Amino acid sequence: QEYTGIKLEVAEWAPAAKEVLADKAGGRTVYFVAATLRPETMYGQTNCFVGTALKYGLFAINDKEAYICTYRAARNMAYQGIITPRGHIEQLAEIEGAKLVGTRIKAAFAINPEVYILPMDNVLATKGTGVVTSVPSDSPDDYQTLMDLRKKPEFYKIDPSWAAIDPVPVISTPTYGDLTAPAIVKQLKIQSQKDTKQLAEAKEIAYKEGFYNGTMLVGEFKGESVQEAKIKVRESMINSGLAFAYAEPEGFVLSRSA
Ligand code: ZZB
Repeated sequence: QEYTGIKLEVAEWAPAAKEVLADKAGGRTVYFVAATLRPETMYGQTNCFVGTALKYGLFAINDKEAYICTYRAARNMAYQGIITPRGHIEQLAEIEGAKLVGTRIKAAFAINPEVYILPMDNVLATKGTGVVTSVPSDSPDDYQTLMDLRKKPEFYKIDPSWAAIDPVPVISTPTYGDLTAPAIVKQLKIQSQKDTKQLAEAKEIAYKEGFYNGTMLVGEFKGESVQEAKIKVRESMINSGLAFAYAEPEGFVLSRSA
């Protein structure tokens, strides 16, 4: 899978994260790194998810930058030459996802430029970087999780203000309008992020509808079809230095056993 890695600079650590990580970066700028298949939706980021039970590392990428992601992703990045020197993995610290929640980050391409790290039940340790940037306008999983968090902030141990940003219209589709994911979630009567089977179906529909029938409502390529804009948005983000190509090498054997 060819993902786009999105760099989300830390603006302010949550207290528990600060305790573990603050003096570990050796003066490097620290970024959460999310892997996405939908770079054209990044204007609509409203928060970013981690798995509370997952382990994350702080990895030196070069002299100037450090990334937060899973060890597995750092290993992939090392082999892909994203880390200098190539193949070298230097883990500066380890932290559990729960402690990252509440950290404020800069979402460079988003209409809301600062967002929070929030918990999601269904973050897979075996996919991407373990960091999932959230676009509730176009991702049913993200939309439903955001609704769950708003319904039960105490249960999820979050401050309600961290989940306060509403979905932002980014792409218009003929069948579902300007907020495709919320419309599909409603149509399929999805109630919670635990409805994983329906959410998988919703994701499939949202991918197809967005890619084949979507039109950009915002950004540099406003008015263009998603099919045209997708690759141009990606290129522009990569040129800015805040995104990079990230490939997922493993086949089904590894992802099953992990
Ligand atoms: C932003 C985004 C916006 C995404 C959207 C999707 C959509 P797939 O298709 O199953 O391979 N993701 C990335 N890493 C993880 C992880 N470790 N655990 C759970 N989810 C993860 O899924 C790829 C997508 O799943 C990625 O693209 C990411 O969310 C999420 F509007 O990034 B995406 C209809 C989907 N729309």
